Amino acid sequence: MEECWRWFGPEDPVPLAHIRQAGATGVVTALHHVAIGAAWPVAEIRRRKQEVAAAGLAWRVVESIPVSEDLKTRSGAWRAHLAAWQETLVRLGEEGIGTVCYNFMPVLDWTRTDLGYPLPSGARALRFDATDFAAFDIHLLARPGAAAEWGEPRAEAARARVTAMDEAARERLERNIIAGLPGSDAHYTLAMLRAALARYDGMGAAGLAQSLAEFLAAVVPAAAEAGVRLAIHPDDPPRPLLGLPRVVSTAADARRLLAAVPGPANGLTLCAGSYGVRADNDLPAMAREFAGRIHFVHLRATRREADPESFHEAAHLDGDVDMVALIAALLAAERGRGESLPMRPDHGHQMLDDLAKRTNPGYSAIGRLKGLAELRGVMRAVERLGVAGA
Ligand code: DNO
Repeated sequence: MEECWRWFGPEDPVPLAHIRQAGATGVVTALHHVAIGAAWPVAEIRRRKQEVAAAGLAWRVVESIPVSEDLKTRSGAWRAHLAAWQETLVRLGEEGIGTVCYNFMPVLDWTRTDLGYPLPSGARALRFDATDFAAFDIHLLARPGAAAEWGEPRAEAARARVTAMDEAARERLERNIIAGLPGSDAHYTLAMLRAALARYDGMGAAGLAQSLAEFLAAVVPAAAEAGVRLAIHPDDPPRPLLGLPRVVSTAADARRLLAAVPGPANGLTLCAGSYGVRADNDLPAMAREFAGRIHFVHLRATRREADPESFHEAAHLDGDVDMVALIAALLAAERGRGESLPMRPDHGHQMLDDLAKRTNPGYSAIGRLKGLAELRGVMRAVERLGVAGA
């Protein structure tokens, strides 16, 4: 697999020169400054590509072209946004950037409740605590019907939790959930969030799946024509939040969306950390089943906690996923496709000098450097020796 690294652009505290030192050859980036719904200007695409090339690296993957709420709900300016999405694909194809990651999560992109969870080692990790999230949903957002949806034991625990929080803790929780994590386009106040949720009233999972199928029917042919492969990122965490439907959480979801529009341009980002939060997602089996349709790989490892709906991000080889078996299956998939498959070490602990620096949550330099080094070791060993039973 080609070792890649996410770079948020010139504002990223981790510069391209450091990515080079980490040993990655490919860069994963996006034009985060272009308005959602607008086509990416050719000049801006070229400028980013040249900036990456000047550092001795290559822009391999776009992560992400945002899918606006208008597009997901097929309302408002969705037709103009769709045309812009297609136009961006054409422009990226012309510049030789052939892989595009995107997601179809309504309202919230990836979501955590704690961005600095202290590990016993002294490093810090990202964490999703289901009771904290329920406390936000029921008490801070005060979403009608939320308590009943969560059910009595969780609602009770959430009440106790919110009562024990001081004002600063409540503000921190709210900020962690809705201020927008790196790479996501979601930055809300509570009032904005309530308005955004209302747009999905009555849509349900079937409605959102239908909207995704219609989106795919429109963008996959454009991607194929442009020589671009699409790679949808799964829901993170992979279950419904805030009463919103989520339709890219399981192997069955992936199977359905791949079948909706056949052909290699309609593919997946296999994110081991997101899918791996669910015990019923067997990652090595998914890598084997979807082999020809996986165009991009995020390697990280989440660990479910005593409360099975809560999880934190473990070291890259130490989560619930069998990373060695997964890498073996991905390397077999890569051999089948006859060209290298881009991967990136996803998220990393905040550790050593990271702890005193400004870092994008999950995207610290040293934590990801360690993750990439560990994953590289597994990749080399599997390439050289294979894995019995994989
Ligand atoms: C988090 C990322 C997500 C991902 C988008 C893809 O670290 O995996 O922000 O980039 O959901 O569209």
